[in-house]
Amino acid sequence: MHAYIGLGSNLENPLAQLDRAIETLKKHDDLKNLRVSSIYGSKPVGPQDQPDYINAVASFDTDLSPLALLDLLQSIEQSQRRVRERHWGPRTLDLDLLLYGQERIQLPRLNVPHPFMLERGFVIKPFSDLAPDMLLENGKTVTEQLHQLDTSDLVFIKEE
Ligand code: PH2
Ligand code: MG
Ligand code: MG
Repeated sequence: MHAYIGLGSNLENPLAQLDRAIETLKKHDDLKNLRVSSIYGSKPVGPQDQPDYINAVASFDTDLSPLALLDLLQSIEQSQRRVRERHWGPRTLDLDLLLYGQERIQLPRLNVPHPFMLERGFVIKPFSDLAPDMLLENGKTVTEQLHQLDTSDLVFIKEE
């Protein structure tokens, strides 16, 4: 299955956090053909009294089931000392499963496609680096969706 994930960080040297997570993903035997977008900075969505974020999107092929993939992503978050303090609060590393092929998954632990991905410039902008012409669940291409969003707070940080 072809999967897309979002990566985010706003604590403890965010660039190093993302680089480390990307190295871990690259080395993992169950993930093939890893591709990573550029990295972008943005203002926090949600509580404003937290540092700015950096975000990227990665894609890969995997035979892992959605829940096995979620377990893997959460174990990588844990290995980078993620502490969950509050909803939408600051974190060293956030790995969100965005898409798992064309599947719709509604489970207590996992909702795919990610419920907020279409609204978030910090997801759709890096997504457009990897798959600008892909059709989203609303029938728009990623590029068309990007043009509907306010991305004025996004800053390019670096190419992966
Ligand atoms: N993640 C959140 C809450 N707010 N804001 C930005 N800019 N980027 C994020 O990744 C982010 C956020 C919770 O997952
Ligand atoms: Mg998350
Ligand atoms: Mg998130």
